[in-house]
Parts: sequence; structure tokens; C-alpha cells
Amino acid sequence: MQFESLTFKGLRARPVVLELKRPVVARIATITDWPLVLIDLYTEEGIVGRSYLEPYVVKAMRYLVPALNDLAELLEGRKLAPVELYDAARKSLHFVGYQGLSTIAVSGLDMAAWDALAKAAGMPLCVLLGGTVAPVKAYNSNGLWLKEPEAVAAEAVQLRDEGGFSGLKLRLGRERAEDDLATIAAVRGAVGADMELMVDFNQGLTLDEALRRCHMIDDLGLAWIEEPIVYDNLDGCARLAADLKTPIQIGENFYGPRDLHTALQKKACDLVMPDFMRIGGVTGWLKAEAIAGAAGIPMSTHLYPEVAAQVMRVTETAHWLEWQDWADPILQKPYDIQNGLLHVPDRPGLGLEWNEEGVAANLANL
Ligand code: SMN
Ligand code: MG
Repeated sequence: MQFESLTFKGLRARPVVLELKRPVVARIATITDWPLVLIDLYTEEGIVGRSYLEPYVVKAMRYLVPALNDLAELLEGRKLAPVELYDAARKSLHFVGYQGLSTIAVSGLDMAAWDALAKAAGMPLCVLLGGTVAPVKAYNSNGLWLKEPEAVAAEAVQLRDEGGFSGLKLRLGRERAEDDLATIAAVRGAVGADMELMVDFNQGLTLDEALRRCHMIDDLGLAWIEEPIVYDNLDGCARLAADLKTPIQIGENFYGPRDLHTALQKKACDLVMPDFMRIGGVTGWLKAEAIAGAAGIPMSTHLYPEVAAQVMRVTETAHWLEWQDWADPILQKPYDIQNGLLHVPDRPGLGLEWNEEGVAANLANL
């Protein structure tokens, strides 16, 4: 088959809001309505690239959608070359800085651009990137927010059975440390010793609290302790990583691969888990993956399970994929999950097609 080069024609960015089946209840925020921006990237050649962004805050879409449209204007008529797009976008942000919605917009376009290229090549994205189609090890991150220990334990059994999972993530940071401990004990009792348990404080503790509370859970055989303190206190993270036996996991707030490099230079963590809308989409992931690979640091994913499954097939230190089904109502064919493995479909591109009924029912009025 002839590989077509593609030319950027335009894009459509549609905001939707989905009600979460299991609302996010973290130490720092409660989220009941989950925002998504659905991106269709049009090319002169007729191929449409698709991706979505999940900016956490519904009102953030008021700024994200215009940012996407502005970028689209900049790209009209250009060859669709994600690495060059990434470079151009970075340069365009030198004066204003990289963090925030601008990088999130660039990441959304990047993922759609890679999808379009893989479709033009007639290959799943992981094959275009030099890998093969195969299942990817995933943990279930759909729930286990800050509720009563017994309720969390019952939900853990449900989550395990949603896809035969061997790993589950619990959120911690209750007012009293003892209640977190009781929750871990209840979950462990419900799902048994073989289940890998990750815990996430969602940046909820001060460094002093974290030093005390992480030591209290350091002998429980947890797979990792995630974001115990605010994301930009890398010195504090380094103190925790040095003090604790349990691996410290950070990365969902890395803006671009250089943030990952800085964190590793500071020895701020034992594990990394970049988020696709912040690391720079597929292009940013590939650059970050090389840095983590060279350092021998295991790399997990944050949200965006479809993109995650594809790039994990070419990630040297691939660790765990974070599985969440929150986008399912707007997808025609969500990826299959079985025996704790997310199955990359043998379809061109990312294989994202919108379920237009689901989209129409949930379109947001910003
Ligand atoms: C998270 C994900 C989505 C919403 C809030 C918090 C979390 C994670 O930090 O790692 O899953
Ligand atoms: Mg997290």
C-alpha cells in the first residue's frame, strides 16, 4: 500500500460532559462531571485523525476549545508531521511558558495527528511506531476513592471482576491516617494477598504529614505510593523517595519530557507515569520514554487507555497501564479488557470512533 503524506486541513473540537459512575472524591477535589474535548482532525486527503482530551474541570473547556482552534489556524496547509508540529508548538510557547492549557491543546492535536498518519499507513499506531499488536498489563483505576473502608473493600471486589485485574489503585488522604490504614486492610482482606495495590494521595499531604503517613504504610507491600505531596515539590519527593522502601510514583503532572528528566536528575521518584495531555501526546511520550529507558525507570501511563496501550508496546521500561473506562459512553468500540490485559485492536490508527448518540446526549453548553 502507498503511504500517503497528509496535509492539515482543519479541526473540529467538541466539548462533552459525562456523569461519572463513581465520582472522584480525592483529598484535594471532588469531581462528579467529567469533561472531554473530542477532536476530529481533517486532512486534505480525506483521512480524519481522532483523539480526546480530559481537562478535569468543565470550565477549562471554555479556554481549551479556542486554543485548539487557534493552533488549527496556524497549521492549515502544513504537512502533518507530529515531530515538527511538536517543535513548532514548543517554540511558539517560549515566551509564555509551556505549562497549562497550551501544552494540553498541543498534545490533543499530536495524538490526532498520529492517529491520522497510522490510518494513512493502514496500521495500528503501535505497528507504525515499530511494535506489534499484543495485550498490555493494566490495573483498574475506576474507583476506590475516599469512602468508608467497607464500601471501598466491596468496590475493590467489583473492580477486580470488571476485567480479571491483578492490580487496583486506592486513593488515600483521609482526615485520619488510621482510616486510610483501615481501608487498606479491608481491601487486602477482600481481594487477597496476590493483588497488587497502588495508593495515590493526589498531592494531599504536606511534606511533614507525608513523612509520617508514608512510613505508616511502608511495610504493607504496596506497589507504589503516588503523589504524596504537591506535584512541583521535587525536593520533597526526593526526601520521601530516599526515606521509604515503597517506590514513590509521580509524573501525571510532568509538562513535557524535560520535566521527567528534571525529576530523575533530582531523584524525586522511583517510578514515572506521564499523562498524555501534559507530556506532549505521543511525540512527548516517545521522547520521555527514551529518557526513562536510559535511566532504567519503570514507566506507567496516566488516563487515555487507548493511546496508552499503543505506546506501551514500544516503551522500553513499560510497567502498568492505568485502565479507566470513563470515555466509554462516547466511544463506538472501547478496547477489550480481559484477565487484566488491555487488548490493542488490530485496526488502523488508534481505532477511536465516536458514538454519535452518546456525543449528542452529552454535548456541553460552555
Ligand atoms: C486521578 C485521575 C483522574 C482524576 C483525578 C485523579 C489520579 C490518577 O491522580 O492517578 O488516576
Ligand atoms: Mg494520580
